[in-house]
Amino acid sequence: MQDMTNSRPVLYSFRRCPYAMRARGALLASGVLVELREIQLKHKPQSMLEASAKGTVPVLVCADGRVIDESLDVMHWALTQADPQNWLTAGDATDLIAENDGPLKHHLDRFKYSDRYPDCSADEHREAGLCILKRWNELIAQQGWLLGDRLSLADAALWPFVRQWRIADPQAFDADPDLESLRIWLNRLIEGPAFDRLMSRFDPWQPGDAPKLFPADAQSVPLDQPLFHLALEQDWLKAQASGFYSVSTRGLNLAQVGFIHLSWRDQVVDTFERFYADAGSIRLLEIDPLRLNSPLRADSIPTGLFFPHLYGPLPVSAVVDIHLDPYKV
Ligand SMILES: N[C@@H](CCC(=O)N[C@@H](CS)C(=O)NCC(=O)O)C(=O)O
Repeated sequence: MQDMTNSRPVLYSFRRCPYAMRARGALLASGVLVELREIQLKHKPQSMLEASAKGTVPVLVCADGRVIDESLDVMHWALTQADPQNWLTAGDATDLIAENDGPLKHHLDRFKYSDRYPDCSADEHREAGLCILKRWNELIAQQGWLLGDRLSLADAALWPFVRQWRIADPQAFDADPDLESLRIWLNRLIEGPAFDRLMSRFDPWQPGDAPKLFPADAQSVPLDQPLFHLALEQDWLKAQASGFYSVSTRGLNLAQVGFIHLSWRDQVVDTFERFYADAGSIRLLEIDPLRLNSPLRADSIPTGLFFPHLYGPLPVSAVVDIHLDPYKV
């Protein structure tokens, strides 16, 4: 009952579950903030079982009470709120995800947890799984990513399972010359800051606990304060023609960074002096957060300061004032 009235989506999750990991990865990329409830598989919370009787994680209870209890559906839900890096349009991930969730997972379980499957040959399942992984290795060797030259839903949905395969026998995985591209791919995915954020630790949730947000190092953005963005004059002129502005920060666009950098009023001068003082003609855009329809999230930078970020293109119609002098706002 409590979940139905919550204004923020609630995610029941288990840190090490590869399905929950891919769901958290998509939520992280989409800019959506959720309340995370870490569960113990042996003591599932009653409220989670009431939402979804099948008792698997992840389970997302949306703000309107809708329940999504398949990790792929959670990914699609998140990326429908915002898909700033265009994972959904980078190719058709259906077959690869089916191969992962079907045969690869089947062989992984029987190779990794061979004691639970005494009637199966771990070696046969290792060989069968490796056959699939080597095919994926070839795809990556040819194109850079599973479906082409950029990260797609397939990469985002499969890597937690490849990581599990590696963990079952790291020495063999790391030494196999036929898995070289897959190793480089996996390292790219787990060495970045996103991996640390989606793997942050939460104590198991108990009814009555104060809500804990995921990502743990993020905050919501108040909707009653204006937001600001420094734009190069030529970029702003182009946006006026198209109706949308998609530059993230000087020299980088939304798809490259994953969000558009914004500032609160008291952060504008510092941002200007650090990044735009020598940029030529600039426009300081004043944005009404209520006119935005992509997720807004305040993320912390390494110094611990929070900055507001917009996880989708900025509609020109959300810009309510344009200033020429960043020292006069
Ligand atoms: N098809 C589901 C599978 C989820 C799943 O099997 N999750 C495991 C944890 S990795 C689980 O919750 N198992 C229930 C249990 O172990 O009791 C999805 O994609 O969300």
